[in-house]
Amino acid sequence: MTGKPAYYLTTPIYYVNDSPHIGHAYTTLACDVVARFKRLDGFDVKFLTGTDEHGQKVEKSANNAGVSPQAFTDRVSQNFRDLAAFMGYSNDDFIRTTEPRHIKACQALWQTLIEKGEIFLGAYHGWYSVRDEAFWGEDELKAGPDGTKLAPTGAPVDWVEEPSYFFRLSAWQDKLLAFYEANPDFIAPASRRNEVLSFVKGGLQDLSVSRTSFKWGVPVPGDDAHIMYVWLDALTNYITATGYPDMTGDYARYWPADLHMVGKDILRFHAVYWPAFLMAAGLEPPKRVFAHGWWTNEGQKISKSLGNVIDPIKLVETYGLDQVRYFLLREVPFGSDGDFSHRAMVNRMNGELANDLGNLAQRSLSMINKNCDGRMPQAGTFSPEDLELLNASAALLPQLRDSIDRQLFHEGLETVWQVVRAANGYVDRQAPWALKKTDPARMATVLYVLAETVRQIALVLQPVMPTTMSRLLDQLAVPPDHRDFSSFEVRSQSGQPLPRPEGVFPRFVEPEPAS
Ligand code: ME8
Repeated sequence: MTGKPAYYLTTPIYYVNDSPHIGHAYTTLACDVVARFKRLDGFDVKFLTGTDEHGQKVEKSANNAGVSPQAFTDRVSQNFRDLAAFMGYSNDDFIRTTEPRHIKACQALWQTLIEKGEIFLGAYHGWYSVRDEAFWGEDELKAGPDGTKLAPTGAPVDWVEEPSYFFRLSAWQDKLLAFYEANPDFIAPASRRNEVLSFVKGGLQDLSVSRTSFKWGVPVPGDDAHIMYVWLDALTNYITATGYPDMTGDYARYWPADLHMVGKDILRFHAVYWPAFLMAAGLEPPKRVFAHGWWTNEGQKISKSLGNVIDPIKLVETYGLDQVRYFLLREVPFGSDGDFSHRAMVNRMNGELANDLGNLAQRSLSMINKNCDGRMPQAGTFSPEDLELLNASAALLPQLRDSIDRQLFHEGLETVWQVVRAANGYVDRQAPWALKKTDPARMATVLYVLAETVRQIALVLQPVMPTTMSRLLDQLAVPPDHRDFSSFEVRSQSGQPLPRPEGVFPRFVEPEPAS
C-alpha cells in the first residue's frame, strides 16, 4: 500500500471468438495512455484488460474450429495477451473469465442478488442475438431480408423460450435516473449520456440473467441447469480483479473504478445494467464510463465478411509503433467515429511527427551538439519571447491533466502541437545559427530555451509515444528518475554533457511499385 491516490481503469474484456483487430487495440491504447499519464502524475494505477470467454458466441466459434471451448479460449485469449505485449500496453492484470477467481466472484455476486430478492425464477420468451449476446424487444427489431427480423445492430435474432432467472431491472429505473442526475460526468461524451437517459426514461424491463439451452458459462449457484447470462458474468470481471468477494484488500483500495473505457456498442451494458446490478447488490457503481466511436477502413465498415479487418500488428510493422499510437489518438476526436486510411496515416506521420516535432528536436539538439561543445548550454537573462515560449511549454502539464481526465486525447495532442509549432516559429525568428558569430551568449540562451521546451514536450508525450520519447529524453540526458511529472519544472543543468543527437521520427517513404 502506498500513500499515492488510487486510480483504477479498465478496458472491455474482449470476446475470444475472433482475432484482435484495430478496434480492440484502440480501446486498450486509450486506457494505456491514461494509465501511463496517471502513473507519471503520482497515482497508484491499476489498469485491467482481459478476455470474455463464456457464452454462446464463443461456444459456437469453438465448435466451428472443431476444438473444445476451453482449448479454443486458451488459444485466442493468448492472442490478446500477445497483442498487449506487442503494443506496449502497461496493463497490471489480464483477466480471463474462465479463471477460478472470476467464477467465485460471479457466484458470490449472484448469491448476494438472490439474498436481496433482486433475482427471481421465471421463463423467457423473446428474441436473442448470439452475435450481440443480447436480448432484444419486439419493438426494437427491424425487418431483414426475406421477412426475417434483425436486431438494431443488424445482427440476426433467434426466438428463445426457456426457463430463466430474471434480474428486477424494472425496479431500478428511478434510482438509475437519480444516479445519473447526481453524477453528471458518469457517462461521456454528453451525446451518449443523452441516449442512455432517454433509453432509461423509456422504461426498463426485467432482464433475463440465465440460460439453460447451452452449458458454456458460470453455473448458477444451487441450480446447475442454469448458467449465468454472459453479460452478468462479463461485467463482474471489473470487481473480480479487485479480489471481490474479499472486500478488504484491492477492492477497498481501487473500487469504485475511476474509468470504464468502452466502445459505443456496449454502452448500455455498462451504463445501465452494470450500475443497476451493483446498486442492487449494495455495491458502489463505477465513477465514469466513456464510450468512444468506431473505426472504419478507407470509408468502409470493418467486417470479417468484407475482408477489410485491420490487423494492428501489420500496421505497426508498416508505420512503427509510436506512429500508430499517435495516429489513432490524434486523427479522430475521441468519442467520434473515425476512418483509417493510409493517406491520413502518412500525412500525420510525415507532417506532424517527422516535420514538426522531429525537426524541432533534431535541429535544436544538432545546434547544441555543434555549437555548445555537446553540452547543455548556459542560459542568460530570458527575453520576452523566451518567456512566452517557456510559459506556453510550462502550461502543457496542467492542460494535459485536464484533457486526460476528460479522455480528450486529440485535444491534448493539439495543445502540445501548438507549442511544437510555436517553438519552430521561435527557432526561425531567433535564428540561433546567425547568432553564433554576433552574440554567442544569446545563442546559448535560445538553445537552452529550445532544449527545455523539447524536454517538457517529451515528458508529457511519454504516455502516447513511450519508446521515442524515452530516446528523446536520453538525448537530453534527462536522468531516469527525472522523467515523471514531479520533475516537469526541474530545469536542465547547464554544462551537462549530451549524447550525439539522432532523429527519432523517420519519414514514411512509399515503397517503389514492383516493376
Ligand atoms: O463486446 N472501432 O467484446 P468485443 C472501435 N465481450 N472499437 C472497436 C471496433 C471498431 N471498429 N470494434 C471493436 C464485447 N471495438 C464484450 C465486452 S465487457 C464487460 C464485455 C472495441 O470483443 C470497442 O471497445 O465485441 C468495443 O466496445 C469492443 O471492442 C467490443 O469487443
